[in-house]
Amino acid sequence: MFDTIAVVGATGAVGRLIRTLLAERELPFGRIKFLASERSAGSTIEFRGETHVVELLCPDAFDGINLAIGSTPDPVAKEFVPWAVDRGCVVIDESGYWRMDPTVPLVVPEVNPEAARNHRGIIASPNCSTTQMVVAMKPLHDAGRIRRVVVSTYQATSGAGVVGQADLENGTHMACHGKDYEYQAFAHPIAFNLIPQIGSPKHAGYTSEEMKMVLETQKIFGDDSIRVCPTCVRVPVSNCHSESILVETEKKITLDQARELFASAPGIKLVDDLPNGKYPMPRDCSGEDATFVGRVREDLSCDNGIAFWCVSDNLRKGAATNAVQIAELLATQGASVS
Ligand code: 2RA
Repeated sequence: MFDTIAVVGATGAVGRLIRTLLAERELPFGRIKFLASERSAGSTIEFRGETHVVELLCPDAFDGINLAIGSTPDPVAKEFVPWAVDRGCVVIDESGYWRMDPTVPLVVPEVNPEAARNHRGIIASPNCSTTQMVVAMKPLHDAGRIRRVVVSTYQATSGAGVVGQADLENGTHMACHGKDYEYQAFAHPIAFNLIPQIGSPKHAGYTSEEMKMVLETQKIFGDDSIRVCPTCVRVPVSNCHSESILVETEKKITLDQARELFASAPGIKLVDDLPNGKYPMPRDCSGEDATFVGRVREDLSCDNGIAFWCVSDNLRKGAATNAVQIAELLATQGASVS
């Protein structure tokens, strides 16, 4: 039980979802506080029938807070997380800033819940494109030890925020009327297009988004020898990231085994009936907390390979839901700093 919890970045798109999940789910806490930058401080939020004034994010705001869930840009997380930890508050951070810090566990509850036990006040939640992939990889890795992953992503515009979703709607509308549109979130038109760049150039021709998929996957599985080759692409979809994933395992996993493993894994919903046209699609997965898997088949190009399609709501399991699940994990494991 947490006496007082805080949501940091409470008025952003993911912050809003964190509030919804906290209102709906069973995390045990007494009081709740909502913190945000100057722009939103002073505004009001309704939570479980009560009106709360959003407080300014500043060091003293963490006095008396036991647990904070943060969804802020990286520079904000860099600044506020130490304020909270210095006051004995445990922070679950959604930003990218702390993820690769060797002293900070990077946790997906279905995959590496044990890592949360070793926190020193900060627990990071992975990037959305990594989270759904590692949830889907987990049962295959446990059964056959994954050695190699080739992944191509089809990432929704909501990954670039509400501005990204607005760009898709407005850009499509304008294109249908033969008019130009100035995109705010994207360097190229997203209407009737695909953009094979998410993030900035980072390493050996890979983008920052792609390198997150490599490094975060290795950290979560605690295995730097898993080789990951990602291509991340922005697609004209409003919400839910999709991924085509090929995994190569040390021990052979048959198609039937793979289907059984997916069907019984926590957090995964298997939707796999090609003859009847049933497979996960972004429209159907939006608003859901599960990671959806379908189109499961043996990889024809190698001996121990499984190919599949994976879709998940990037704002929920890819962000808010994973963070709230980590909080629930702490509530059962005990949240004190080790
Ligand atoms: C994106 N993965 O989709 C990013 C958001 N964290 O742009």
